[in-house]
Parts: sequence; C-alpha cells; structure tokens
Amino acid sequence: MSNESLANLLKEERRFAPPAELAAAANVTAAAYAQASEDRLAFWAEQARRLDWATEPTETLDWSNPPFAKWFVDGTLNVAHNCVDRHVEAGNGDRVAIHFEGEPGDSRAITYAQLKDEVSRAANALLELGVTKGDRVAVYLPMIPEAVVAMLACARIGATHSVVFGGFSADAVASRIQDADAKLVITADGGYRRGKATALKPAIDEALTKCPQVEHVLVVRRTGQDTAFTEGRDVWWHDIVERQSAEHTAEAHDAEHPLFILYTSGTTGKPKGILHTTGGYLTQAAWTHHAVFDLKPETDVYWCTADIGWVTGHSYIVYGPLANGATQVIYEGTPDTPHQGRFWEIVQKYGVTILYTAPTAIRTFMKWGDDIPAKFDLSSLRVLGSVGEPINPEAWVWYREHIGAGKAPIVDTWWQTETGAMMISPLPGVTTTKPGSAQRALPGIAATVVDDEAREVPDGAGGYLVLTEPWPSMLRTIWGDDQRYIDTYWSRFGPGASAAGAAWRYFAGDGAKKDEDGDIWLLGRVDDVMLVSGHNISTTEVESALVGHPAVAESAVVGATDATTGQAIVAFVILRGTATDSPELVEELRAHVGRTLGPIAKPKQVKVVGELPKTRSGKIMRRLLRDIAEGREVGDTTTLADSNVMNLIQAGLTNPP
Ligand code: 6R9
Repeated sequence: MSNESLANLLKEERRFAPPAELAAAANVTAAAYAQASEDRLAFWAEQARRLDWATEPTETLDWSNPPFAKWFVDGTLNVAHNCVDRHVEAGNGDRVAIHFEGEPGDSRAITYAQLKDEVSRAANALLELGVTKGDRVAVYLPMIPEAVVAMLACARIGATHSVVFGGFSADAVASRIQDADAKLVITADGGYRRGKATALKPAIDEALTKCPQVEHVLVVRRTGQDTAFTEGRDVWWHDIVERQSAEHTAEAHDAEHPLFILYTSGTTGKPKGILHTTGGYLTQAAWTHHAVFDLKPETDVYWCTADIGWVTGHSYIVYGPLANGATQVIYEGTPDTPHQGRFWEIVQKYGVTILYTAPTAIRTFMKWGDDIPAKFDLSSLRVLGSVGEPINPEAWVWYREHIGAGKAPIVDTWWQTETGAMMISPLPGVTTTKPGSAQRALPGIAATVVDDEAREVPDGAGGYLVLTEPWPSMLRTIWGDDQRYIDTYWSRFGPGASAAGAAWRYFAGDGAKKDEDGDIWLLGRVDDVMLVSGHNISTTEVESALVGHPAVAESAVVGATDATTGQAIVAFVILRGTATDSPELVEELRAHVGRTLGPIAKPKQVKVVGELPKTRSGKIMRRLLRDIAEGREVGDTTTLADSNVMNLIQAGLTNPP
C-alpha cells in the first residue's frame, strides 16, 4: 500500500458531543489520557488494583523477551473470586448478576450469592471428575447461565477453558478439542434457536470418535430432548453438580496462569488457539468495561448480545461485567424469535441501560423498519456500544436516533480475540464522537497507522493499523505454536522487517486511516482493500456510501480481477423493504457512490441479492463473493452461519427476477 493509499475519500462531518449529565458523572474523564501518557505502566498498575489480589504484584511488565510479555508476573489472584465471591463479601450478594431470558420465554434471575454457590458446586464437580489445575476443558453450550458457571468453575480451579461456539460442526469441535488436548467436555442436550430445540450433544458424540483423550462429558439438560448417553463417560450436570457442597476455597493462581484458549478461524490455515492468561487479561477486561460503558453497578442494567463462544462474550459477558459486579441480561436466542421486536421487548422488560451489539445486527434492524423499535419504551438506554466490524456512518446514526433517542452516546469499540479487550474506542463522557470512527486508542494503549515500510503515516493518510506497546490483555502466544505467533503478528512490522528501527509492532491485519484530527477509522481486513487503477480503495468506504442511499439496507463490496484497471469494484446490495430492483436503480446506486466518494470508487457492477454470506459472528465473508465476482467455484463455506446463502445468491444472479 502506498503512502497516499486509502485516500481520505469519505467525508463525514457530523459530530456529537457527550451528554452533559453523563460527562459530569462519568467514571473516567480526559485526565486518564494525560495520566496514562505520563506513565503508562503506572496507569496499568493502578487499574490492576481494581482487582482483589492474594499477592499484590510488584512488577508491572516484563518485556525482556519480546514478543512474549508477562504482566504483573509476581502477583497471584483467583478470577472466580474476583468475579463472584468478593461481591458477596462486600455485601452485594443479593444483587442480580444475571437476568436470563430463554428464547421460549422462560426466565431466571441469579444473584451474586446464588452464582457463588453454583460456581463452587461446579468447581467441586470438576474436581470429582478428575479435572485439576492446568488441564484443558472444552465448553460447547448454548447461551444459558451454565455457560458462565462452567467458565468460572474452570477459572476457579485453574483449568484452562476452550469455549467452542455452539453452532460449529462436529469436525470443527474435534479439531479444537484435539489441539487443546482437552480431557473434559461440557455440553448440553440442546438449546433453543428460532423457535426450535436444536440438539448439541450429537456433535460431541461424533467429535469424540476422534478424541480418545476425553475422559468425561458433562451434559446440561436444557431442552429435555432425547439424548444418547455413553455409560461411564457421560454425566448429567444436575446429577453431579447439584449434590456438591457449595463451599469451595478458591486457590490463588499466578498472574500468568493460562485462563483460556479461544480459536479464531482466520481466512486461511488451521484455526489459531489464542492464549489468554489471568491477571493482565482481567485487569484490562474489567477496566475497559468500567471506562467505555461508564458502568455504575448499583443502577445500570447491562446487555451484551454476543454469544459466549466469541471473545466478546468472554470479555464482556463473563469476565469484565462480573469483575465489576454488574447486573446483566443474557438472552439465549435470535432477535426475530418470536417477532422482530424481541430485542426491544427485552430492553423494555429489564430497563436495559447499556447495550452492546454488532453492526450486522444494527443493519438488520434498519432493514426490518423504524416502526419496530418505536413500539417499545427504550428510554432507559444511556450508552450504546458497537463491535465486530466497521460500523457504517448511516447505521451509526440510525442506532443513535432510533435506539438511543438521539442522545445516547455510541462507543464504537475496536479490538480482536488477540487483544483480549477493547483497544480503540471513544469514552462516552469525554469524546465528541464521529459516526463511523473508533477514534483513538484508550488510555494506556498505543496504536497508530503505518505504511508498507512501517513509517507512521501523517494525519489524513491511510495504511495498516499497528499496536506499538504491549498491553495487559494481549494474547501470550498461539497455543503450542510460538513461531506462528511471531510470524503472524510481529514479523511484518517488527524489528528487522523495515527501515524504521528496532521497535516491536503488533500487526492487527486491519487497514486504517487517520483523519485530519489524528482520529482512527478502521477500513476492514487488509485482504479486503481493493486496488483500482493504482488507487487503494477500502471495501468499507464503498459499502458505507451504498448504505447511505435510502434504497440500500446492506452491502458487501469486493475487488474482482480486471484486465484494464487491475481490480474492478463489484457491489452486492440488499435493498430496503420499500425499494425494488431495476436497471435504473442500479445505475442510480453507481452514480451515488461516484458522487459520494469520487468517480474512481464507482462500482463497475452492482448486483442486488437477498442475503449476504456471513460468519456465525456476523462478519461478511467477502472471499466467497470474490469467487462469484471472478466467476470461480465458491471456496470453503464451512464457517458460514447459513451454508445455503451462496446457492441463493448464485441462483438469484443467474435468474434475475
Ligand atoms: C472483538 C472481535 C476482530 C476483527 C478486527 C476487525 C473487526 C472488530 C471492530 C472491527 C472495525 C470495530 N472489528 N471490532 N472493525 N471497527 N469496532 O470482533 O474480535 O472476532 O477476533 O474479530 O473484527 O477487522 O481485526 P474478532
């Protein structure tokens, strides 16, 4: 990518100052930036004191063997004690930790005191099943409270959990169990999805034919459906957990003890087992949750709509919120079951004050229509979060207007499985926000944008996002593969890789630009940047221009090989309910992009489709659309949420309506 690459095409002039009332009472003020830039390590040492340590750390960061970091290395603590017991000891045992809302409409409120008993019982059950400190445990569960309990029970005894998303196939589960060498699997008979009981246990039974090292399967009864049991291996959760003592003394573990492994699929190669450890991870998960959501544990009701199988569920359903003593909602199902207002009904029912969701969900709500959220009382909402993809300015503004009553600040939080916790985000009581920008690195975090030669680009220019200092919740390695850790993240812009010196820089794999104020705009994965007649154009910007047109609900843009221009822009769009496909509309959309971004960004083709291919966490798989645009056979679709989508898209394109 050249220095003038990713030119500042999209002009977004709207600005939104923080609400005065929120700013006046905010957990974190602008002083945090000054404090952290004066002494970054002292800043993190202070945030670590938010936790209850059995042995206080005296050393903040050991970076003597980069890129292998050790944070708070001589400290010891227990994560489950920090997330549960200490809130009970502080007199908050009666506070609701989890308002569980099942998809069929069943609900349960679990207080911190009840959670403490349940986690202790589960910890005792794991010990009875022969799991000990240092063992790995695979978790394959629906979005039910037992998922949280299982993770905390592992953390409590020092077993390392590896949560595998409940939508993954038997093969995907098997390869993750093998790679982590797990000896126990925790699963359920099934879960509710789109109004149906969907079985989970058969996938484990199939996976385990290839995983002889697994000694036991602990099975939660959720749906009550018929479930095959293997004598001697399988154990019902209710049989073993319920008869345990609710007393379990939590031993302190080293700050660098492995807390969890979480696999990221990536676009190529075998999944990477991202390893997170104890003290630094919990410090940053807890602090960012406190700072970015302005959480007031006595009064807020927090809801993160992610699945526990993704990192967002780990850091912002389990560890961050519970370390902070939050009251939160956990919802089992999909947003359109039994009706398209289900999310807003839940916000109204529990008086949710902080909502954290993904751009893909927001664009879906836009498509369903403004009248749906308008039927519910959403006035409790005071902070809105976004994560997972760049959020298009139009979706951002819609979120603020239709969900946030035109006043709730939006925090667009950039981070990754690898970073463990939020890295770049506005602070709701401090930042004047810009629709579509994650803006600036949080206090204590160092991020910038560099060119091919690892030189920092000036304001107004684009390149690659890099992190220039280690951070507490950083991945420690790829499980079992230190060399791949170095190669994937630290080689491209690390020492010796460029003319720019001996510094260690973490390559995030995302394109980004800095605007005239130095604020950061994320432009998607670097593989998704197009090169058209020598100009770098980001798929994100063309997509945002298209979504800015009133006829378009969603879009995905790819670069297809082109004999004259190198790559040509091909856009796939989903229309809003009110618009219909026609040659005039397609022409109009091309012209609209030309007017918004400049003639160079005008798509060569615009194809109207009914669906877009997305991963199960909602990220668009542009690689598959590139296959279509270039007339190739469509590649590996195993990580698609709905494997039929590609057939529908192809059928729609060959037989236009
Ligand atoms: C937390 C999570 C990481 C990738 C990341 C980037 C994209 C996440 C974003 C964002 C723009 C944001 N991403 N948040 N892009 N703005 N606010 O999603 O982790 O599943 O590992 O994905 O997601 O491309 O590199 P993970």
